[in-house]
Parts: sequence; structure tokens; C-alpha cells
Amino acid sequence: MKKVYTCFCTDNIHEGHINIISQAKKYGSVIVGILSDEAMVRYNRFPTVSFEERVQMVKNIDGVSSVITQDEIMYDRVIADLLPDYVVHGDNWKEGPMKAIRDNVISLLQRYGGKLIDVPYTYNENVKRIDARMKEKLAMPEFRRKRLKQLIKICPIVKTLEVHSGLTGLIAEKTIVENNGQLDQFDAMWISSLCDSTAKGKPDIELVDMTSRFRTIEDVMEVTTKPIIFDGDTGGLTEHFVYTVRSLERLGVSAVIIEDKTGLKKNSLFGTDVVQTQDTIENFAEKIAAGKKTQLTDDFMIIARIESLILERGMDDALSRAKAYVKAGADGIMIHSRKKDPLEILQFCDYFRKEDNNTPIVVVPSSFNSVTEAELTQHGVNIVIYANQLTRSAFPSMEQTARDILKYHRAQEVDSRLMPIKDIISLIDEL
Ligand code: SPV
Ligand code: MG
Repeated sequence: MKKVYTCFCTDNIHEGHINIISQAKKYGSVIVGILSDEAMVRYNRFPTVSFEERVQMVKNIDGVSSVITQDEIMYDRVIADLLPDYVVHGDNWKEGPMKAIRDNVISLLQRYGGKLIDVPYTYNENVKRIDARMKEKLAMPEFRRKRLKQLIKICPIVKTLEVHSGLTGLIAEKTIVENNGQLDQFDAMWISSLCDSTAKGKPDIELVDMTSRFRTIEDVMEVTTKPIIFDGDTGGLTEHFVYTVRSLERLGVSAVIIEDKTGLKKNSLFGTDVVQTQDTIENFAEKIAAGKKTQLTDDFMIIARIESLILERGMDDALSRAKAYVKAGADGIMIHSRKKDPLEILQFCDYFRKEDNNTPIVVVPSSFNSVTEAELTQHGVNIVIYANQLTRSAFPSMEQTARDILKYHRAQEVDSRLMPIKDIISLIDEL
């Protein structure tokens, strides 16, 4: 009996999958690989049912002879282990980022004479409806909110991109790249106070009020499914912060990060060039504890951001604050620095991890941008936030376009570097 292999990364069995199995069994005995959660989040969407349930679903399909785990997106290991005579897959992987996986399979099969069978992809109204329902589920507050905690468990490091509008949200949601044979995408989104304020032409001094900041969250949520980390600035008065926690939680935000500063907040990247006052450990610990007492679900995270290195108060101060904030109930620690060299951040992580193996660490490498995700992971970092790069890339390009239109008294000269009209009008999916 010939061996036929197919890999499923789905939460839901529909007629398309049944068709694949019925085609596959014409060639021999059908082995189905179920893609692990870790691999699924790198190029597909977050699984809405557990790995065990996905295995069970496939085992129940008539014509499946065995089910195995495929824990990498690329097929190298699974093909080396099974040496299947055939690999069967829907032909939707001939284009887009999935093409890299198809190319990988073809080259592996060629080595020993295995064959690839592309089955016409089933995409009818029913399949579309199932697909839309799954996206809807991921976008709902109760599912979206808990996803950050789940991702921290699944991913070596949770990659988070700044967003401040529906459009930037779509970029974080949909950008998938193939690089050195691996597929990758962002896991979560950061609603930055700096970029949310900048988009409104306002300074980053807690001037844009919460009603407006919540509106930004809604704009992003309407068109995305990924979890959101909200930059809560200082959190304001404790009496106000508790209301913010309730609202964020209800909206389906996964985490708020608040920084241990008081008085008129200035952006941390100014460092000691402007007057910035750090809160006392006692006050800030009380604010965290009050927030934790107020939240209703176990999913929501309050992350304490330590400004000691920014304000040049030293490593010991940073570490003792971290300890106190965790004791007060913080679900994570964000440590910030405006040095170019990542050394002090990595040192903090090493010292902190010696005493605390569990509390998630968050970093924002805007200044120390030479550090890689792999290095951060090695030092125990759980979440990396790319906090302002989208805004900083858009602004120069828009400004140049404005200048050139003024210079040439028409728009023809700028056109070649613009997104074609056809692409912009089809950028947004219609329901
Ligand atoms: C933000 O993005 O608003 C932040 C990060 O708070 S930083 O600007 O680096 O302080
Ligand atoms: Mg901020």
C-alpha cells in the first residue's frame, strides 16, 4: 500500500477537507499531520480549538488511517520520517506566502521520486461562511482578550507591532513574510501613546483623553483579530485607573502597561533632558493592586513599566521596583532604556530572571534596536514591542510627496512611488 501524506492546519472540518481525504485515499493509505499550535501561529491564525481537539476531529474522518503531529511549517522533518509516496494539498498554496511551503515540499519529494498532488481548493459560500465565523470568533472580546496569555505560553517571544488606526491594524494583522524558508507574522498589536498622539498632531503628555484612545482601540478592533496591548501612560490617578481597567477589559484588550511616573508625563525617550518624576514604589504598587482588584476576568494583564534606567536611577532601583510591583500583583514587567547599547536591558533581564522565572518581561527596543529577537529570548524576554516604526516610516514618505507636489505643481512626478489606485481601492476586504 502506498503512503499518502497531507497536513491540516484547521479548526474546522468542512467539505474542502473531506474532498482532500477522498482524493488522497485513491492513492493509498492516508496519514494526516496536524500542525502544532506553535507552527500555526507563525503563518496562519491562532487556533480556536485545542491541538487535542484538532487531532480528534481528523481521526473521525472516514478514510484517515493515522494522525501524526507536524510541528514545523516546513515539511523537512515529516518527509524525512515518513518518505511518503504522495503529498496531497489544496492548490491554494500555489500563490502567496504559502508558495514557499509548496516549493519546500516539491524539492524534498524530488530527492526520492515522491509526487505532489494539488487538489483544486474548495471555496464556496459555505466554506467562506465557516471561515468568516472563525475570524469573528477570534475578534470577539472574550476570545481576543485571553490570547496574549496563551501566546506567551506558545511563542518563544511575542512579536508586537504599533498600530494607531484601522489601516495600520490591517498591516499588523495581514503581513506575512517568507524569509530563509520560514514564514513569519506579528502576534499582537501595541496602541502606543506616542503614536496615537502623533497621529492626532498632539504631544505625548497624556493630553489625548481616554475616550479618544478607546476610539482608536475600536477602530483597530473592527478590522483585526490579534490581541492588543494598550499603553496606559502613568495610569493617571488610581481612582481613575480602576475605571480604565474595567473599560479595557470589556473592550477585549489583553493588557495595559502603566509606567511608574507621576505629574506631567513626558515621553521616556527624552530621558533626563526634560523634567520627569518617578512615582514612589508604595504609590505605584498601590495603583497596581487597585487595578488587579478591579478586573473581572483572569485573562487581563496589568504590566508595570519601570523607568529607573530611563531616569538614571540605577539597576538596583529597577530591580527592587520590579520585585515590589510583582508582589503588588503585576502580571508582567516592562523595562525600558534609551541607550543605544542593549547591555543594561539584558543585564536587568538576567538579574530579574535569577529570582523570578515566571513573570513575563516586556521590552521596547526603539533605541537599542541592534538587539535581535533571539538574543532577547535567550535573556528571558517574553514580549518585544516595535513601538513606533510604522509611524516613523509613513511620515517621511508622506512629507516628501507633499513637497514634490508643491515643487512640480502637479502629481505626475510622485506617481511612480505611490501605491496604484487599483491596489488602494481593493486593499480593504469587503464583507
Ligand atoms: C510609546 O510607544 O508611547 C511608549 C514607548 O510609551 S516609548 O515611546 O519608547 O516610551
Ligand atoms: Mg507611551
